Amino acid sequence: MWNKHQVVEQIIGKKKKQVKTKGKAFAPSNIALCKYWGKRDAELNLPVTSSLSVSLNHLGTVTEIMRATEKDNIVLNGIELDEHETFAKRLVTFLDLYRPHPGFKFKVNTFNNIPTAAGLASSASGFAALVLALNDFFAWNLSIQHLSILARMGSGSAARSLMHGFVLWQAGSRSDGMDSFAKPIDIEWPEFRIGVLTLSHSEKSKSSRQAMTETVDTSILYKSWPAQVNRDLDLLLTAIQNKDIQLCGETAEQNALSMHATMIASWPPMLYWLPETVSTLNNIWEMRKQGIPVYLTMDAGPNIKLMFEKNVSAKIQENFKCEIIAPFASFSNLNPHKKER
Ligand code: 2P0
Repeated sequence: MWNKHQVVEQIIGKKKKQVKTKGKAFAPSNIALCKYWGKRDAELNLPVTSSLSVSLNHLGTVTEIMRATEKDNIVLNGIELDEHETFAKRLVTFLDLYRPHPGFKFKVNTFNNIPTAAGLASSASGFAALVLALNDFFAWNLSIQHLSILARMGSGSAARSLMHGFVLWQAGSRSDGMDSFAKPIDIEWPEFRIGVLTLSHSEKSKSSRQAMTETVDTSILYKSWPAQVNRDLDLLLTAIQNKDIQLCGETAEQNALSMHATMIASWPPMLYWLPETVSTLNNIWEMRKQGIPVYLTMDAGPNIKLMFEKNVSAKIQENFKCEIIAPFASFSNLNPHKKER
């Protein structure tokens, strides 16, 4: 069994211990079309299966790193966090892996431009931006594979948040995880859209990390999950290649609902869905019956993300109160305040 320190040593052990005045980086958030659900190694966040996501373009996290004098100082969206807060503790433990000497303290200034209420994961873009900012601060000049491995050890889904567009995180099989990193899929799909529907603003009752562990440990349905992923990854790669929204949407929707089925079949059972979740599912299925190609995915929470193409954006906005994201739009053309039509 490997620990994180040994993996970090493999990656940055031979690098010079130099620091710049400041390191800074942005990383996008991502939505999985084929989910990461279950770990083969919880220390290194090594997944049971591969997964595939799309990054959310300009929505994500910007992180700045500097040297602090007396103690670590973590600022999130302009507010200094108490050292006992879960998020601060998680970050400080991760930073322990990179201190040139034990007395070295960090100031981390992190800003999420993802509407926090939208229920989009910020740990993925958060750890990805942190690793990129560390790479800048220490002038490591690491490869994207090595950066992905480091980000994964912060949060599994962060491995996929270093790149734009469609991204494949290959599970790998090595016990040190050196073959478990994400790679971009070199295909652009400019018309592809994600719609984020915020059905609940409240904090979820159970973290996805906890839910994943309980599912693997107690759900008999989990046994069929790797076969589901193998099938879905093949179908999604074909769908992306052919820009086939029906195949892409149906596959991603079935993948997400199958993941939720494994949770419902766990003990104690886990059901993130709210009455609004169920009524929205029915609305989406009704729209499909009327010939509108719109599909859904869900993560470990009650909120729903839609998948569709640009030509139905107006129909989607007529029917749902949602924020529409164009993952392949160029940054300079983006005005996050302007609703797309
Ligand atoms: C995903 N999720 O593929 C899946 C689908 C949630 C449901 O990756 O324990 O926060 O830090 O490795 O990355 C959320 O899990 O878990 C996640 P850890 P993470 O997006």
